[in-house]
Amino acid sequence: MLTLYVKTGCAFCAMVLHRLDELGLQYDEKNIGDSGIADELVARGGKRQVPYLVDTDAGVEIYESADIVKHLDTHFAPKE
Ligand SMILES: N[C@@H](CCC(=O)N[C@@H](CS)C(=O)NCC(=O)O)C(=O)O
Repeated sequence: MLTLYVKTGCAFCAMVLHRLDELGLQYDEKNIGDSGIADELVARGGKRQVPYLVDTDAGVEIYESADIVKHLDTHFAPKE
């Protein structure tokens, strides 16, 4: 299961969301505009920064949009 923490208007988040959609992946989106979600993010990852991906199947949680896209491509992009 994939969960992406985002914030409205965040270009880094938009880039990751675009890649998730390009890859046709299902995911839950959580917006830190809700203070409860922001608190949840800080409790999980240690800081208030989005995007933040939780991939429960791979057992990883990742900050940094470039690292998230790399993870998605490595695990979910079709092999050539
Ligand atoms: N280098 C990071 C930058 C992420 C970043 O700057 N995120 C901003 C929103 S665009 C953020 O989390 N700001 C904290 C906040 O809005 O509370 C990445 O590529 O993911």
